[in-house]
Amino acid sequence: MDDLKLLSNIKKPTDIKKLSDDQLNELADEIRQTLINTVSETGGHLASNLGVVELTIALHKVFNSPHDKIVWDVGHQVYVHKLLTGRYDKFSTLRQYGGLSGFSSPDESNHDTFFSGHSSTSISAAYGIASANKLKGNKNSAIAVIGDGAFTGGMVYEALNNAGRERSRLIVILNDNDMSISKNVGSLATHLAVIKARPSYFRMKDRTERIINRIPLVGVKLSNSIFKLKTSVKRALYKSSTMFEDLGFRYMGPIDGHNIEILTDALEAAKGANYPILLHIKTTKGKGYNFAELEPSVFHGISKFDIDTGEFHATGTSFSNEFGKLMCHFAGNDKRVCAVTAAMSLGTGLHDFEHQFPDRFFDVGIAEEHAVTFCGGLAKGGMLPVFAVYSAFLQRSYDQLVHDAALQKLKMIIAIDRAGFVTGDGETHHGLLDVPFLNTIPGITVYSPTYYAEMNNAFVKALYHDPAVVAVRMFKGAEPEIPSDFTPSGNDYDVYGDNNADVAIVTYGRLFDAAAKAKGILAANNINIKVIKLNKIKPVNKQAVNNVLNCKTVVFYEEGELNGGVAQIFNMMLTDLSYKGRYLIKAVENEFVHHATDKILLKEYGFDEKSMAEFITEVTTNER
Ligand SMILES: Cc1ncc(C[n+]2csc(CCOP(=O)(O)OP(=O)(O)O)c2C)c(N)n1
Repeated sequence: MDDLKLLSNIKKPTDIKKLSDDQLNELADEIRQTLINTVSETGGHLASNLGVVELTIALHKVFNSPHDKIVWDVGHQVYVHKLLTGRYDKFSTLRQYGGLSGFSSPDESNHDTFFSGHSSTSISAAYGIASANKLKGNKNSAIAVIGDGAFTGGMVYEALNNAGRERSRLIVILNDNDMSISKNVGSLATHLAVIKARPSYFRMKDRTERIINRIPLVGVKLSNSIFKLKTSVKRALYKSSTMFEDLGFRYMGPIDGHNIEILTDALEAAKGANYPILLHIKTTKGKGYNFAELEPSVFHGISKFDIDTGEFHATGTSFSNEFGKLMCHFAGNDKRVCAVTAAMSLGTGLHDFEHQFPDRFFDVGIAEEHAVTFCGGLAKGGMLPVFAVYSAFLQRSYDQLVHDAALQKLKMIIAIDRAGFVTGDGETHHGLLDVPFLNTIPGITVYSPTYYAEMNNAFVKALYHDPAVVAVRMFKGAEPEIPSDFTPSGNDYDVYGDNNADVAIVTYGRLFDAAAKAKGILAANNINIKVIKLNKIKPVNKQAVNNVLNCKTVVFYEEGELNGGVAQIFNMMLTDLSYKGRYLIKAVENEFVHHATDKILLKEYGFDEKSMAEFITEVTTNER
């Protein structure tokens, strides 16, 4: 990357301030080149970052990070910010073990204000910072950068409603590219389209403000009072204002989010204000890389790809795709089956369902809380809703699961994708907490299959046999190969190996594969074990617990948080039965897990077959 003469010399954001307008545009080209080259090797969020290159440059030209705080919503578009805040040299380590995080991470740099990964939090956080600044009497700005997709999340409206009534140096930048991961949905998207369709007024406003701002000293003040004037003129002109103004924000825009000069002028004007501003910018997702511009959804979050052809390496089958097929099958046979997604149709495998059953497909926006209550309503109305959601994002729906689903014994199925470690994305995206929080909710049934056939079976039970709320957990990727001497039974649990063995591994989900292989390794070393494979993990079948009562050693492997997990419940059930042997748990204990591939993490936590075999050998050798 030697030819990147500008970018390679940006060691801190203030270095940008010295560059001329032409150089800033050259810098934008160098950044795009770096993004495409790096993400083609590391995978990651390409299209969103290509869309914010000019915005990020303008932000660092105008503001003074880390004194002014930039809060990136979701944080998936933070790569450009990383490149401009002293992390260019490490950029090739993006999302790799020990390397840069793919999201905003205050552990990594003091320019990363707030941890992010989950959507729609930035305005609340930035408003908190702006309020603290005000209390401390400093004039620093707090800036939230948030996409129109993230604007479908409910927290945004709670924050706007709260922040709009106060005078503070809060700037919300709405990065409007018409896209969430898929096409953006809902009335807000329509509202923004209407704003963008308003013709010359905004262009005129941009131009006037730019001219005024160039007048030394008085410029910004004058421009601020013009905002006031313009708001009333606009009210008169258009009769209705934007919803942002109704909520107490001064609205600026929409402006071209790929023009550094215009962006810089607008940000300078916003910087001078001591009241909340909403700056609406219009950008193109994937800007500057043809394949990403043409297919921004595909290039939203991607694995390695070929830069010249835009092609990805083939990935084969996955739980998500098999789930998608299953949903089409159920919906074809039963008109009550509905699919609900919170803006994750592609990731959860629902794209075919969306096209085959458009009337029964609901993309509710990035609104997991609403999704669950909406499913409650569908269920009340006689439908069979299936909410497909990543484990980490279901964390948002806890109260709705309690109050609007379980309490009312409403029939809905939660199809939990990305349960367990998730490659690349780190702390915010691992699915390690759903089991503990589901364990606390009365009346919910939870399945955790290892193989596609078990997933199918779990959905049949969930849809047609079990009462009330049922969750089916799926890990990311494909099913492992089924051992030749094992046949999934479809029961609540299976016993694999010698039923009389006095050492047992108990586990569920993905870890059964490693446990089964560990059994083979141990057998070769004359250590005889059995594996209890739980298929239904809530409630745990009492017979499964009874089965290990006579074992000297039981080791429970759980790919999830220890506290509140199944291993602890299993332990309590054993204690109730006066179990006398040794009981050990291997799980993730009270920590947020960093980013790496799932393979590395499984090894790190002792969840691969070799580690399991070594651990059991050590434990049983000490015992003899
Ligand atoms: C609570 C939550 N649900 C789902 C997601 C997955 N997700 C990541 S980015 C994204 C779309 C964001 O769209 P937008 O805010 O418009 O940003 P863009 O990528 O278009 O720039 C979604 C749904 C998430 N990060 N958080």
